[in-house]
Amino acid sequence: MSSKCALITGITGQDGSYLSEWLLGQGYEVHGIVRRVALEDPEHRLSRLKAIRGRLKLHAASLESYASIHRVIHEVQPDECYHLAAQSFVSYSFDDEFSTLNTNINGTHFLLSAVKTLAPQCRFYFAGSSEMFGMAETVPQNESTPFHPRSSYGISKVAGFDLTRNYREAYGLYACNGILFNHESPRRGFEFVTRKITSGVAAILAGKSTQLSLGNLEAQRDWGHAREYVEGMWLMLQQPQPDDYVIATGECHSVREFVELAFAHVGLDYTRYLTTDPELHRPAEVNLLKGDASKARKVLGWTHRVKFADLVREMVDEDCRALGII
Ligand code: F7E
Repeated sequence: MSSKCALITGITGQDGSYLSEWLLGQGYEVHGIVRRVALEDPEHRLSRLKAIRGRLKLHAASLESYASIHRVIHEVQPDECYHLAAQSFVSYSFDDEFSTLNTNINGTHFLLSAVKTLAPQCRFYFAGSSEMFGMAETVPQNESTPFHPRSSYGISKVAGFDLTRNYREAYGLYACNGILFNHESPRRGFEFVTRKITSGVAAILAGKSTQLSLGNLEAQRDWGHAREYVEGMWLMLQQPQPDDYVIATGECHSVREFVELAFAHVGLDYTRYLTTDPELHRPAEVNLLKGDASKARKVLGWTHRVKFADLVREMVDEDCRALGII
């Protein structure tokens, strides 16, 4: 068992909660950066951490304030830092490019700079994204595929990726980029398409709703289970040398397939409930993402285990359970 100390930004989110559980299981002391409002409204904002809240050390700080980040790094002196926090909803990034770019890029820069100054031995993980590939030239995408982001979110992640690599090359920081493809779970936020679908199916089954309205049904994504993806993050920081890795299943499915399977799981025909809304289409869409995680498999020994259909079923079941209908 380890007595290492880890600091997580974005600890209240889907990935932050799974990563915290994983690290606690490995014997880590786990610290998290949260916004002050989260501490003031724990019932709502710390809901994913409910079961482990007493074992975590949470620090109020903002990724928009270098002073607050500096204070936390100084106090915690982490051995490992997992930078997961971001404005991560792609659609929103079209509505507010400025705050997406400011928060995501500056937040990463502030954190890297504070780590370099105050805890240079700390191993750093940056949550890169398959959205960096955007309109990719080749399928599947791996660590050598050129980036062509299609949203300010994707652009902010490319900047974070470059900053992280530059701190590794220029200052010798042990800094890694994870290029994670879509990863989902019952803890996914309701604004993302998978959870919108599974919570929508549960609401229809419970008689609380009569339809589900979506945007582009033909977009294809490589969807894995978030619980497994956080293990990939941790593995990246346990290697002799820092590097960048794609984490993905290598399988892709359309939004329509996800919908069909989710409805079919509870015995419903999706064509009776699904409507499409042009307002939900993005100004620049990413049509097809499919990852090649062979480097992670080979070097990290990481593999995905949960199959697409099982992921869909688990998410539908959990949403049905939350409404008391199974
Ligand atoms: O959209 C289409 C939408 O919002 C998936 C984030 O975690 O993964 C995520 O980004 C697809 C897109 O995720 C609706 O147009 C159709 O093609 O679930 P999403 P995303 O944009 O792929 C990457 C790896 C990240 O890094 C991001 O942070 O589904 N779609 N109809 C819809 N999407 C949404 N949200 N809502 C719809 O009604």
